[in-house]
Parts: sequence; C-alpha cells; structure tokens
Amino acid sequence: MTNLNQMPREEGIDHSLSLLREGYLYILNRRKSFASNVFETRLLGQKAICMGGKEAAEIFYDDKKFLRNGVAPKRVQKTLFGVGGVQSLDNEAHTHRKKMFMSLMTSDKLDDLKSITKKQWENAVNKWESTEEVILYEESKEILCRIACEWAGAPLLEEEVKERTKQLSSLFESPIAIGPEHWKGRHSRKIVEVWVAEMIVQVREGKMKPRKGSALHTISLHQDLGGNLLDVELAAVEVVNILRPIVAIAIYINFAALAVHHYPKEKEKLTLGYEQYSQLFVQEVRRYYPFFPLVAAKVKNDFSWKGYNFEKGTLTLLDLYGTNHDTEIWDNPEIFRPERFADWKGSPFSFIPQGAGDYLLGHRCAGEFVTTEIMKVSLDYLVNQIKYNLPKQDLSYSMVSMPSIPHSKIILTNVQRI
Ligand code: HEM
Ligand code: MYR
Repeated sequence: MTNLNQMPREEGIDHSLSLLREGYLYILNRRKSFASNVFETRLLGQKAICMGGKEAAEIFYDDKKFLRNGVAPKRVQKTLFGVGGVQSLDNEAHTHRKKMFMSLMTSDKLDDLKSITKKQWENAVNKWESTEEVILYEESKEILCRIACEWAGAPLLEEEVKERTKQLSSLFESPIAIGPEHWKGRHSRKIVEVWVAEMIVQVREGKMKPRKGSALHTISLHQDLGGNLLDVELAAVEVVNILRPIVAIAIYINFAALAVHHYPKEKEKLTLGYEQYSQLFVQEVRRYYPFFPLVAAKVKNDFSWKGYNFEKGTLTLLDLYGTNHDTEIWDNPEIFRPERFADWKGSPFSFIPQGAGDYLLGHRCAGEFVTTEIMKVSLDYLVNQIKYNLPKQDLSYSMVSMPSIPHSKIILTNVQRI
C-alpha cells in the first residue's frame, strides 16, 4: 500500500502531554486545525491515528477492521477495566461474553432496577431532610453503590457501604490520575476483586443464592465457548464491570443537576411533566457534558479509507466527546437544547457518549439503558420530589481532568420534599 496519500500529520516525537493538557478537546482541536476528521500523531511512544465524526465511527466499529485485545494501556486495565474482561475481547469470544452481559438488560430487569433506584432515593431523601449540607457527588455515589449491589444480587452490609463506595469509585476516578490517586485505584481494584471473587465462590458452592438472572448469579455460572466456568478472577472482573459503572452514573447525575441549575427554562419543562421530556433532557446531558473521552483499538489488517493507509497494528482513537460536538452532525452543538432529540433521526454512529454501533456485535456500552433509566429516576427526584438551595460554590468543571466533575461536587443545603 504505497500509492496512498499522507494523512494530515502532527509532527514531533510524542504528543501524549498535549493530550493530557488539552483533555477532551485534544482530538477536536486538531480535527478543526487540519480540517480533517482523521489525522496521524504519536501517542504513548507510538504512531497513532485519531478520528472523529459519524463516518469515522462507522469504520472504527467495523470488527473486520479493528481489534481491541491488548490495546488499553496497563494503567487503564489495572484500574478501570480490569484484566481479561469483555472490553479486551475480539470476534466470537467477544460476542459470546457480550450476549451474557446483554441478557442482564431485559425490560423486566430494567423495571426492577427502576424500583430499586426509587427506593434508594427515598431513603436518601429521608436522611437529607435532616442534614444541613449534602455533597451531591459523594451522596449519589453512595446511593448508586447501594443500587448496584442490590440489583446485581451482591449482599452489602450497612457498615460496608462507605468503604465499598470509595473502592468502586476509585476505579473510574484513577485511570488517568498521576501519583497516589492512581495507586489508590490499583489497590482498590485488588480489594474489590477479592470481595467479589469470594461471593462467586460461594455462589458456585451453593452457599450464597443471589436472585436468578442477577449479574452475580449469571456471571458466576456463565460458561465460556468451551463450556467451562470463567476463572474466578475473571468472573470477578466481569461482575465489577456491572458494579463500577453503575456508581459512575453519579457523574451524569451531577451534570444533570448542573444543567437544571444553569437552564431554568428546561427545568420548568421537566416540572410541567411534558411527556418524554426527561428522556430528551438526559440524552442532552449525555451529549453535552464531558465524560468518557475516547475509545481505543488497533488496526486488524491493512486497509485504506478516504485515500489513507491504515497499517496493521496501528493504535487508533475514536473521539466520543468530539463526535457529540461535531458541527456536521449537530446544529449549534455548544448550546444545551434537549429538544434537539425530539425529532432526532439518529444513527447509532452519531450520538456516541457510551460508544457506537451495535450492542451485541460490537463494544458499545452494555449499560446504556441502565444509565438512562437511573438518570431519569434521579432527575425526577432532583426536580419534582425535592427542593434545595445551592449556596455560593465553584460549579465550573474542567475540560481536561478525566473524568471531569463540577469542582464543588455540587453542595445542596436545606433539602426538603416538595
Ligand atoms: C463499555 C461508557 C455506564 C457496562 C463502555 C464504553 C464506553 C462506556 C465509552 C466503551 C465502548 C467501546 O469500547 O467501544 C459508559 C459511561 C457510563 C457507562 C459514560 C456512565 C456511567 C455503564 C453501565 C454499565 C456499563 C451502567 C453496566 C451496568 C459496560 C460494559 C462495557 C461498557 C460491560 C463493555 C462493552 C464491550 O466491550 O463490549 N461504556 N458506560 N456501562 N460499558 Fe459502559
Ligand atoms: C465505567 O466505569 O466503565 C464508565 C465510566 C468511566 C469513565 C472514566 C473516564 C476516564 C477514563 C478514560 C479512559 C480512556 C480509555 C481508553
């Protein structure tokens, strides 16, 4: 493949520092300055291709063109993902494991999740009414840890809640962090995996009986393509792939609360109960605010796209944040406007806060419905079930820290039921 054009290229030995410095905007900034949805650079000491936009997402999620195994950096595997989990699988092994994950997402199971979510919000609000100050980020992580464990079938003692919340949060707060915060994440993963592995052993020995069809039950008894149970450690990684991201929904709940505060007209539409408005609102929260910045893969076999050569083995990054802010897809992407989703004839490759494409065939987030259902119930509590004051605080958020959380973590005072 020699006759192809040279892709727009960022010159220099390595640009990992620019990625850290520019954060969520790194790829979008260069897509703009190169006037190209694809460019070449060097990251983590190797050649890398960065892409964004709908067509790029279509290519990136073509499993004949890209692979995932061995791509995520060690620091991400040792904190966020775990080693050997569904994120790192390809081909039949991936489809088989993903089918197991998607079997947890039936409408009955999502209904159970909604009931659990309401119950946990009720308990929290009862407590908040007699509390002077609530730090929404911290409190919502705790609510979500309770929801995650109950839904997954994992027993959680009251005296464990705070520690387990901290450990699970540390897994998504630490992958990009430097120093002690990062090492805390690695340590938390070891502790969490031991806790979950012990439960899996008990389930297999019949000493613990989680609800049939719950994540703990299903994953403990799942058989791989060869008909064998997963190694206990691997099964623990996959149970954590349910528990951890449910706790991470706290970040979206915080951004939803921020949007309610910044856009009072949108809040009013939520209180007036316009049909489906909370669905539109949570979609816009997921589009607008920064959360999961990008996904990574490597080229499976040489191919060409738009006259450019993609060489086997090349690290390739797809810009999730930038695709959700792409002017070719979105009208005024920098305006927060839930109504854009009312008549949205979307493609699974253009609105991609949690990955693109197909759930079963590709790596698109298994928990997208879990995320939106929990967000809708939580939004209803924030808007229609309670009132509160927001004292003076720093509500700004970084476009560089990953994940980004409003700096004050959203302090609420004088919380009362409406
Ligand atoms: C994968 C984002 C919540 C389970 C992913 C991916 C992203 C993502 C970007 C990777 C897509 C790819 O590799 O192409 C998020 C965000 C969430 C969230 C921003 C908000 C909190 C959840 C929840 C669950 C979940 C609540 C489960 C209950 C998974 C699993 C995968 C995944 C199992 C791996 C899928 C695969 O590799 O096939 N998520 N997610 N996520 N997510 Fe989520
Ligand atoms: C989850 O727990 O799976 C959902 C939320 C995780 C958000 C973490 C955001 C920062 C990490 C970026 C890693 C990039 C990986 C290639």
